[in-house]
Amino acid sequence: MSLLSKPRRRGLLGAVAAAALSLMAFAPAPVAAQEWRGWNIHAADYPNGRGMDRFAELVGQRTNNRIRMRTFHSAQLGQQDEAIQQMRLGTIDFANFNLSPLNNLAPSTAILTLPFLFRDVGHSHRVVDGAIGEDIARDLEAIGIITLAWYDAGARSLYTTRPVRAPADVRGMKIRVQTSDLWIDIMRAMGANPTPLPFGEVFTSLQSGVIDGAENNWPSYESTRHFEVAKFYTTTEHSNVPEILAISRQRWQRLNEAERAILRDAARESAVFQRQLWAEREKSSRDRVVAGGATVIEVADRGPWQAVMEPVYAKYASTPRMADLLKRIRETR
Ligand code: BDP
Repeated sequence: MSLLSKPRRRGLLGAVAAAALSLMAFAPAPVAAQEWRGWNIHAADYPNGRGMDRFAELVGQRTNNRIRMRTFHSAQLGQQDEAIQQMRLGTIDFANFNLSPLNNLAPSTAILTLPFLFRDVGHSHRVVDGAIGEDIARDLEAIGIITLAWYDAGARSLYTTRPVRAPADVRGMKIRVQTSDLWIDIMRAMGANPTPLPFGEVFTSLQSGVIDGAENNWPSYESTRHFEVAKFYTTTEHSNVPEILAISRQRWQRLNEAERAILRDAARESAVFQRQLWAEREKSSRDRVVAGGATVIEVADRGPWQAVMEPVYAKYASTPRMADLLKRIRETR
């Protein structure tokens, strides 16, 4: 005969089951591998795409694949304005963003978009990698975007279907800009007729004559094949707006300190890699567009282009915060 009567035994089993259940309730959920979605506007072999892939690879290695990242290249997940919204909602986890489409949402980003701001690439690195970059990153965090590192994007210049040598030549031309009020004002200051369009629509708009030109760096001018439809590239080098490698705040909030450190380090390492690739690509892209039939119009004196930007500075660097950022940028040695 059993030592325990039946009801007693059932009671004990019940207690064991209850204890197991309560343990389950308090034990941490098993750590499932996370699959993160990354947005990139460029092709996979562009320096930025390769930088993002390096970032993903390092994070995978260092978290034993607990965080698995996959980058969707070539704007498969939409154009940048949509991608920004998706990151804020948490449906895109990481991305490489140009700052310009963030200007209206986080106004301090506009300071880095301003024309003729940086003395050279070294100056821009010291600004974004230091305290000024951190200040701007805080404003981006407030809108749901965590900046992990800064990528290079070189100098942007005008390219058009008719030759442009001086600001007077651009008067009345329809020039595509990114979606940013500041860019509309920059183009107006040049005397052009600004036309905001997503990056992916520029080629067909040039082809069909909806616009007469656009502006971008050598690698984008080349990779998009815009040089085939807008053959004149005038080296105005009017803006060196940098880019960020960012993750969604929704993800960031769920990471522990160790994971955050892994992400930051991997992002910074990917930026070192991207910047190196960038410098090489700027040169090879220039060679490729020239070989492909583009005409480069060298601007020997940027003075007249710079002079027309005065109203832009007056409008965007006049609040105490923006004036202070500008002063600190100029004082950065
Ligand atoms: C490229 C940037 C990309 C922008 C694009 C544009 O890398 O992020 O979307 O310019 O002009 O240089 O839209």
